[in-house]
Amino acid sequence: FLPHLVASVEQVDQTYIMIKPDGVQRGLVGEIISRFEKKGFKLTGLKLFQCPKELAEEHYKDLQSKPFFPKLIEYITSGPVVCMAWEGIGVVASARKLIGATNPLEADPGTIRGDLAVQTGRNVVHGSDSPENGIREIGLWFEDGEVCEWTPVQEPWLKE
Ligand code: IDP
Ligand code: MG
Repeated sequence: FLPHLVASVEQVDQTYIMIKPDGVQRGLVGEIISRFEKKGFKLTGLKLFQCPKELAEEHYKDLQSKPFFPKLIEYITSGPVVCMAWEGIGVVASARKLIGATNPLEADPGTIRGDLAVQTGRNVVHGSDSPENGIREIGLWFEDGEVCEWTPVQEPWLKE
């Protein structure tokens, strides 16, 4: 077992993070982006976007049969969202931890939902739940050429 090799084997993932319309309306865009930036992940895509109904339905298609689905689609399309792609080692799981539990009243203090929201139906932010969905959702929300490949100068100070 070579512990010094473990980090180099860990996979670089992509996640789709979205500030929902309540986060935009409440002026939380800077605060939310800041949490992912400070953690050390790399921003590769960013835009303000009014989501069409069809895209919201495709994004949340796994929840189609839930009773709250129509309200969820209404919520997500009720105003502009901020679409983001973030990259990093373990970024999918780590972003979910930074975001906190789906129900903000159950989300730990220190998480985005734990600190900034009170209701499941107004939980300010979305994060992909698996690396596969990260790639799927980035493909869904971003056009070709909207995601940037770049190397932050801080990289050697974040990775051994
Ligand atoms: P997640 O966003 O933490 O991954 P999911 O179970 O995938 O949670 O649900 C997607 C989104 O649907 C939630 O973030 C929330 O906005 C909404 N949602 C989930 N469950 C409920 C509910 O019981 N009532 C209202 N909205 C819900
Ligand atoms: Mg989910």
